[in-house]
Amino acid sequence: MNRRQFLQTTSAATTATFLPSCGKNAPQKSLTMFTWVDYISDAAVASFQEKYGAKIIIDTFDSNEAMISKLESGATGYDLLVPSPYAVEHLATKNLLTKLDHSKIPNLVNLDPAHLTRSSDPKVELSVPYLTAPTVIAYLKSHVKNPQPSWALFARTDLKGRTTLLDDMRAVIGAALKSLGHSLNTLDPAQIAAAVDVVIGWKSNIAKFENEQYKTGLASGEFHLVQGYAGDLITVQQENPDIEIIIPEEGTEFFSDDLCIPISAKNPDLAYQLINHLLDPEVSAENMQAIGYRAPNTAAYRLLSEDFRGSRILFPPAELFAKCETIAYLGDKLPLYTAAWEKIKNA
Ligand code: N2P
Repeated sequence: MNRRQFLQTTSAATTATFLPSCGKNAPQKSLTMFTWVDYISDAAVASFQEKYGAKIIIDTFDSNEAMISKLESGATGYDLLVPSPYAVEHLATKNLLTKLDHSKIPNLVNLDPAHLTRSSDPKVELSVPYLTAPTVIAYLKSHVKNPQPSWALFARTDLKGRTTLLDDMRAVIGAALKSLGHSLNTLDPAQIAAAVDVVIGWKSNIAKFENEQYKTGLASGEFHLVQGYAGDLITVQQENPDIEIIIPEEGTEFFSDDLCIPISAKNPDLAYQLINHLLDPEVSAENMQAIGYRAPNTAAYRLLSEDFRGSRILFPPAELFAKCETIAYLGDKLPLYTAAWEKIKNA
């Protein structure tokens, strides 16, 4: 049984004492981070563990909705969460998050002010911006002929059975809305209904809706065209230069994922220390380049390689970035999207 399965079947708080590989010099303290897969570099984990003498235990989720549903079903034992802003707002309405004590996070000064201006929590009251990137399209150049830089690629029947879309309600319906020229946060039922029709059309071409295996699937040639999170694809592109990554010309979701301390955290001080550690410019720059995402950290930008800093995906030109949006919290209007997603899944 791997660690992830173990954590899924047992309260995370109790697993810390049973972790294997506790040698004589093993750290005694631990904190448990509930996060996305491949979302912190090995070096960032190692340098934290060494500096603070505390072990980081990682449990993963593959969508905001999965994370929310686990927390709402009463899961505790987490010290640090990594939700997107719309999930932060949802958790805040349920009083599940700690109001942050800025005196414990001196590295907040490194945050990119331009990112904070766009944030739904610009004063960093409940959430510290961690990583940001677009949801993108990636394909194998050798298999996708005449690729138009558009969401319309998913309608191409010559790629039937070789494409995947994310199993991420807001990202997929959002992509269809963008393809129609609408906001991915629209509340107009007619626009959402039109997007449902677009996704149902795409669905007839895809192999599956999927959030994690698409990376290796594209790298190995099993899939030829995927929708995915930029960093995952930037990482596999290094293994397979046949991979091209694009931000579609109609725009896309530019997500942000934030660090939050749940109210039920048993080790909030370690969580503050890890937040501060991840905001250290050197740790942040290494972390970004290892996992392929952008940390909104101005002090770290200057430590990036020229190639990474020049990425048109992570640092898109202004006119393309202007077409991108962050997914917004919709409160009691969310059923417009959950009902649409159900329709798509049942089609
Ligand atoms: C997956 C990270 C995805 C973040 N490795 C999406 N918000």
